Amino acid sequence: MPGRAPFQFHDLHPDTENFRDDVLKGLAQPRKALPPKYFYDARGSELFEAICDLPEYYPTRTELAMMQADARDMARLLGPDCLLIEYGAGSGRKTRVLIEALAPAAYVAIDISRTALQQCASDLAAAYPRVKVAAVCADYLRPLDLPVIQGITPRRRVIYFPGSTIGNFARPDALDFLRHAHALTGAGGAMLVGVDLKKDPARLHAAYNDAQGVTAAFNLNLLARINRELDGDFNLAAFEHYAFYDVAEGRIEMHLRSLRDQAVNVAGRAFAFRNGETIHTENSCKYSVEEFQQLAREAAFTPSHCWRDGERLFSVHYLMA
Ligand code: AVI
Repeated sequence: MPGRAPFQFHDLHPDTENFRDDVLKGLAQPRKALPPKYFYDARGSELFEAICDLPEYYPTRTELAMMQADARDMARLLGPDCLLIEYGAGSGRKTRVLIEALAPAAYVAIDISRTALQQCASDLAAAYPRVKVAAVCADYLRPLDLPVIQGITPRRRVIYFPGSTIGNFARPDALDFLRHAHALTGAGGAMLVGVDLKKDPARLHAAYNDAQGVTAAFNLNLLARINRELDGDFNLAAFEHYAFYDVAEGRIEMHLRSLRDQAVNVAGRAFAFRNGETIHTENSCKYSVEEFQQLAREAAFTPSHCWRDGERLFSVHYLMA
């Protein structure tokens, strides 16, 4: 790949058929829903990066500041020469702080967004020539085998899952995911996971309803993606972003709401929308420290340490396998 620092690349990306099947299935349900993993095409990843910098969206900057303050403590617990496996590849800012404190033997990034993943792996390979870098383009909700990285004998496997992406799974799926993670780290392994905390609903509401409308554009890009890739004819002006905090469920729900009765075609199939009907596009579950530790225990992890910021907005958990 010209112009890129060397890294191993493994493409296990599900093909377009999965996107097509998931969209057709999701729109045919009585309560329409689409999986949030499809937000992250190249445009969606760009918009997500812009969300992370919004004044209202506290999680990214809070977690980054925590990493800057606590990465040395984290590294002491995780130990040197590990195989660091990251689920998701963002801009790599938090990852860089961790890699610098930890000096892992190798780093493997796993993400469904090929563009973001290749950029992140290439940047990290260039920045840390002593760390072997591999990238796996895959859906990390499915079990996978890690690529073999020649020439290293890591002391343990450590999974890093920042960003509170675990909050985007329904709780039973979060449990399944943690069980897969536990199996992947193996005995003696560990996990470091960022988890957004329950807090004042007004603060949560503002984080998903920003004044500049970037979150709305991110949500609506899913319809634009369907138009681009699945021959859809969604009229983006006829849908609006709708996000609210459900206190009882402890989660933000994101929807796209139809502004009129209308019919939409996708991949040759027609779907009817009533005025006010929504497509449920994302949950973002919020946890207390105790709730998350309990979930981790159910997945056979031993929660061993938890860091929180001064305002108690966000948490980072160290779980032992
Ligand atoms: C990726 N994930 C943790 C974000 C969240 O906060 O749930 C996705 C997001 N959706 C809207 N804003 C950000």
